[in-house]
Amino acid sequence: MISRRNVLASGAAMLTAGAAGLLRRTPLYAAANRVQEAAEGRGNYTPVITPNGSTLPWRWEDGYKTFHLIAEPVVREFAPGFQVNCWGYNGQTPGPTIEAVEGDKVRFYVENRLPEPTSVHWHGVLLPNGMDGVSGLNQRRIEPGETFKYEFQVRQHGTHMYHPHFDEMVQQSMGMMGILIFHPRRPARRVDRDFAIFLNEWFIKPGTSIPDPTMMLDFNVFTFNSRVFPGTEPLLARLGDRMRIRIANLSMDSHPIHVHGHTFRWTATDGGPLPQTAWIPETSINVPPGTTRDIEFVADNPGDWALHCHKVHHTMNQMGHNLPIMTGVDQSGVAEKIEELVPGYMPMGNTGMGDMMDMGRPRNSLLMGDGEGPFGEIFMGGMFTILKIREGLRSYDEDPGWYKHPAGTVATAVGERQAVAPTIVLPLRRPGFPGWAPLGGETAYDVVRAESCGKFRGGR
Ligand SMILES: [Cu+2]
Repeated sequence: MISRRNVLASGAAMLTAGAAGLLRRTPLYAAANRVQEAAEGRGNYTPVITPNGSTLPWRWEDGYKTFHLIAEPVVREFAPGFQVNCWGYNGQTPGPTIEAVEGDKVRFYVENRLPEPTSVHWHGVLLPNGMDGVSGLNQRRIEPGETFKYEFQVRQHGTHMYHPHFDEMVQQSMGMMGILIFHPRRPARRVDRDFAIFLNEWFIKPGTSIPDPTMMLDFNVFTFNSRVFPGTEPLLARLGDRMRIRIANLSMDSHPIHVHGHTFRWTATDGGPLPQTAWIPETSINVPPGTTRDIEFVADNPGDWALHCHKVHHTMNQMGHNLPIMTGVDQSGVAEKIEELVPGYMPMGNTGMGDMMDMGRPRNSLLMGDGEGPFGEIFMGGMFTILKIREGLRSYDEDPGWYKHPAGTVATAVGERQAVAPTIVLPLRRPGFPGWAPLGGETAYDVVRAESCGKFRGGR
């Protein structure tokens, strides 16, 4: 599966690597690596797609699959109009996804172009102690300008991570992390689409462009692969595709990632695959800090489905904090008076905040929710993307546009007469259910007249 985008991304990585000197002679393309592996009968896996990211190319060197990671400052566009000064690898945050196969001997050159020392820890990987990357404990730190060599044989398969183990607070808060995938030598099953998403959270003061690494709890930007909605690339699938999504988290919070329109199975952790008898059906998968979670499902429901973190603030972008809560308060004339005293004063809306997204903002910042859908504004930002499932999708590299719903399958407004059901039935008592004493033993259910509900709506 060679896409134009992958080739371009690999080309960019090749240019960066070439400038480093070590890999100057051989141009590297991740897509070409796949062709080579397939020809050798080794690449028996579906290449992983990193939305808004890329895969790190490699070359053979004395029987080692050899990768070149460059730790360096990078500018990342989180969404159009919002640039952030981060640190990462090979021009990206998260760093490019690394793929190898169980049994491979792998070698990593890690070149440090940061202004301070670093190291790389291979999270969840079974390897010799001296390759584990904890600076001071397992190796000396990699000074700026130095290149270190890590090498080991892959003895497992699963979804893992790489990240620094020096000045972790700063380096991880600035975006230094990447996904490391070891495919099984003999796969038990094959998926059609295999995605990788790195979760992260940042504190970036509105109007600035540098993440604040001293923030401990109150983050204000929440990213999938260091992008926020609407800057997140949709996940495309053909109807019936077998899907895997690998989710990694090195942030300070857990993130319950929710998929709409489907149930999935939780099939693996960064410790390896779960036996099939232990697969858990879910619609949200909690991804705690320092773990990865693999989920699998069949894309059997066509449409544009939301895929997002279920913590409400995590599907929002930056906002001014400490706003007074004004929902339900009649503010007519108030804002103008305060504005005279406090220029720029802007209260929370009295019907919520859904209709006050663009309220003037500092440069280089985002609206809280900035998406536009086929039915109007999508009031979402942060950890939100769209899973687009289509019958007869022509290409995985071309956005098919918005879903065209079959007639009669979209929720619409109706008249009031049609809307009011004659009765609402509330199950109040359940006879015969242990622990539930029937009241007088008369009826199983109480029937509440709809009009009596009127008082809850202030109708009386
Ligand atoms: Cu979250």
